Amino acid sequence: MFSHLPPYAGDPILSLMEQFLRDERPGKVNLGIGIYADGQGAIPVLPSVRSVDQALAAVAAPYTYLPMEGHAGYRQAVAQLLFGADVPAPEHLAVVQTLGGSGALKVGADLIARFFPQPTIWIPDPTWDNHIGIFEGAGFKTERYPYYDAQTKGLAFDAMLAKLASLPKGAVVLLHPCCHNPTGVDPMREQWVQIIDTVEQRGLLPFFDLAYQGFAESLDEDVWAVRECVRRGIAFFLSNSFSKIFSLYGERVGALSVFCPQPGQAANVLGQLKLTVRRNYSSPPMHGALMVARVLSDAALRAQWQAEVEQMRVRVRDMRIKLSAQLKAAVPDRDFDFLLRQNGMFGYTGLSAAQVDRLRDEFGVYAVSSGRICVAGLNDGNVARVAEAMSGVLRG
Ligand code: KET
Repeated sequence: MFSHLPPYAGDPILSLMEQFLRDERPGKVNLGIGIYADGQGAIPVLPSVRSVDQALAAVAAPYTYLPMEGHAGYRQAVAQLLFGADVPAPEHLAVVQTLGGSGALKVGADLIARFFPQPTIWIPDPTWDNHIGIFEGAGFKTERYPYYDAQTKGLAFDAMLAKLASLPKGAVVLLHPCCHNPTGVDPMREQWVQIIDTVEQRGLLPFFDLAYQGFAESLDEDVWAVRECVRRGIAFFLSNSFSKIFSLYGERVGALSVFCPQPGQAANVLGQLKLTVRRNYSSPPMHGALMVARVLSDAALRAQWQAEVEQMRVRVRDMRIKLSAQLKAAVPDRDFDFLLRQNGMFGYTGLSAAQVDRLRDEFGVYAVSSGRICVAGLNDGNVARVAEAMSGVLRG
């Protein structure tokens, strides 16, 4: 019956995690998957989350179904967090709770594929691998636009803009609002202005993927580009994830927002999103969304959480400084300042796939084959070891 099924080659990020867990070497370091670990190397339970979790556990509420679109209070709190003072009126905004950021991408992709036949999405080169998997899985063709310049280790801005300016009207363009995965290279404000000008002039449809709000500069600054589209009346899709910024990976909490500048369209968009959800998994899970809704809706808890996000952001920054300083000391003829210019959890090291293999095989340090390391997996106890391993493979 199943003899025609080929073996699965594995996922470039998730399979690394499996391999890491099987590794029995005591000094192994996991810098593969994008999970934030604290200074002791543990995945934190944020104190704000723990307190609402305990409050929820104290009440024997039934485990009923949520509506297809998710928990109402959660959806409202998410819209507030994403859009702040620019939050669109309900007739302009459709928000559905989703299974993490991945679920938001999939629901959005399915919706577009149903109403815009033979869709193509232009994704940055490079991007998160699963963008390709999710969009191609939903029937899209994926094309790339230039993004990262390996020479300057910065943004290939002119080439990016030229490509965007050449796309057909209505083309779907995937944009990372902050903390670009995997490179950590984000456009500057003036560059965003030009990107959005081009989107507006060409009539493109942005699909923003926001997995790290608050990890670059701040919760508000990091969504400037998204809010600018609201201010200009540009329609867009936005997936967001609470996996990292609430440390709720396994709870699968995210949302898909669709901004509809023309009045009267959001109701139908929301309706079709509900249908998409119903056909996929019927309705989302409850617990994680309830916790996020409680934290975001209570002023004191929200302030506490904001401080916790800031603490994570600052700790990663601190690790960037320590890693680059130790690398510089070990390999003085090379420049590692690029690590300080990158935003978010990831460092894009420029290591080749062969060098990444050596890091793992010889030193027990796990990174993604693209040369991406999760800086949030570093701490004072392992950074020297990682710097030594990296300089070891860099020296050849
Ligand atoms: N978008 C981006 C840009 C992203 O980096 C991730 C996860 C997601 C969406 C998915 O979020 P979630 O809420 O977990 O569905 N990235 C990390 C984990 C993974 O690959 O699944 C990573 O890049 O390591």
